[in-house]
Amino acid sequence: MNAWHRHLPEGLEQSEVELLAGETLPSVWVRQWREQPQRAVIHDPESGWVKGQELLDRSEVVAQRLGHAGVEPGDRVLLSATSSAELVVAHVAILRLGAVVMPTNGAYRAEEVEHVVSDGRPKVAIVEQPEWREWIHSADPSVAVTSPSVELETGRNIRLDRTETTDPALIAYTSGTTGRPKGAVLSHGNLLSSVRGLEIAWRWTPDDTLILALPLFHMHGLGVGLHGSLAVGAKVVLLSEFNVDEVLHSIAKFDATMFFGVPTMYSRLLESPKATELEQLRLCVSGSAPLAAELHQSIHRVTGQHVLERYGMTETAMLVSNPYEGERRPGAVGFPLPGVEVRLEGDPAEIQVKGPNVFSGYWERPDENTEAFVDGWFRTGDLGAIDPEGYLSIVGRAKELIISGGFNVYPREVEDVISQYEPIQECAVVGVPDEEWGEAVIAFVVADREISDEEIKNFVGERLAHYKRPRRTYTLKTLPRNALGKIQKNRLVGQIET
Ligand code: MLC
Ligand code: AMP
Repeated sequence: MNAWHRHLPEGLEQSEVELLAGETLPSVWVRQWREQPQRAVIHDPESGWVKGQELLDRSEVVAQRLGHAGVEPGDRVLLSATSSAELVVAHVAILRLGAVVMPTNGAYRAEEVEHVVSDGRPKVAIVEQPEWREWIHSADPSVAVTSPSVELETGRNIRLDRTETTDPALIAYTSGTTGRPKGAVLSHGNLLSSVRGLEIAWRWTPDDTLILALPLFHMHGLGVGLHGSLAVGAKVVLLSEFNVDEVLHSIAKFDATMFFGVPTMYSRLLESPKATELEQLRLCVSGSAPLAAELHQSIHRVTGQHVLERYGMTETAMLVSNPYEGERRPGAVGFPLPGVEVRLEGDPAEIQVKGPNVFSGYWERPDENTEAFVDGWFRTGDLGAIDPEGYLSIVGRAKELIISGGFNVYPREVEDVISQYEPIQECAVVGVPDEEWGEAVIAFVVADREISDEEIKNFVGERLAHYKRPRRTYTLKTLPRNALGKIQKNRLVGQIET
């Protein structure tokens, strides 16, 4: 399925599309800021509009400080904070130095932070949460911890902007079906080719202004919203959190043209009497989780917007998108983006992908890398179907994954934590359909007494990020198993639906 020419605007030939041109993320950004130093780039409530020249100057200062602290090209820097211009400056600085950003979810608790630090071995951690200092030190006392303003000493002048397209830019942690989260290593070329493809497919131009309320520690907010805006030379309004009134107010205030969100955000926006503010946008994009066809249609009824649904992954950045021109089909994710190849393999049919956007592998995980690829195709673990007009739909998952409000929860990770709770003999975690979150995390436990929802929420909540906490817990005498002893999760789900 290589029909990505279906995204090209009239007059542009497939052979004319150049996604990389030997560039890197900061080489593209820095060039534009030098060319138009007085142009506004980023807005946050604290700084107001930040212009190109200020981004150049501030990122240089921070890069020099990091360099003086011993960060060299290829070294990792852990980065975790609420969205702000300061966070963007730190991100740009790390990349200009040639170091690798480890974006980390600020909701992580001690065990999750310790795992990421031990696994990724960052030289410096730039974090806003005071309690993380202790957690980082307990995992690795040699890591220098600083706040998002990076108040480190500066020293001799270090040369910046010498990175190559193939050099790593991000190590993004993503959980897996087995064991602990692993780091997906994405190069500048992977990330840049993805946003170049989106620029063409979504007709993204410097005249656009994006309202960005997604966190900057996952692919959607960071790899699509921020990197895309900076590469195109468009403006981006950063909101420190998702708040319905704030988003709708910002659309008018900043004369915005685009909004990107997860389905939970769209269903909350639709509940507002002011949802019609969405009308004035040029483009609304949804991704990270399935957008229910009914929600797609309700948004259209209320706001006139045909939300454009697209499909991506941490390991691959963006893969498939509904067309900008032509039908945006509810329930489908559309056609492969420029440069991306998609095939369906096996029965049930797994979506496998290839392209300049696809990562090279997981950080220091040779065995899992062998399993992740087949003949050079990356196995997404998602199940797909292609209709006669070429639209891809995601029809299920081969991997055990729950997507709650756009955040991924791997049942195995939650089960491992619940099993540590003394009264529990065994447990199984499943996802069930949920109106607000898309899917909700539910736990089944075997114990000698009734275990309450609150008990499990508290126990898990102290050890894992809030979105991984089971919303409900059911106590059973035994878990249903098949002849091979494997827990039959579908029977458990059936039990609560009846
Ligand atoms: C918050 N809570 C969640 C949750 N987010 N619970 C389950 N799932 C979630 N996603 C919890 C809170 O801890 C709280 O718990 C309760 O829900 C209510 O909190 P809230 O204030 O209403 O939530 P809010 O902070 O508004 O967050 C909702 C949200 C957020 C939708 C804004 O979840 C979010 O930013 N999601 C986006 C995730 C994202 O960026 N995904 C991209 C991954 S990249 P309690 O118990 O106190 O009530 C990817 C690739 C691709 O997937 O293709 O894009
Ligand atoms: P992550 O590991 O957080 O990058 O999540 C990637 C997963 O999110 C994919 O493998 C899909 O299962 C899911 N996903 C992303 N976009 C969509 C979408 N539009 N529809 C359905 N699932 C999606």
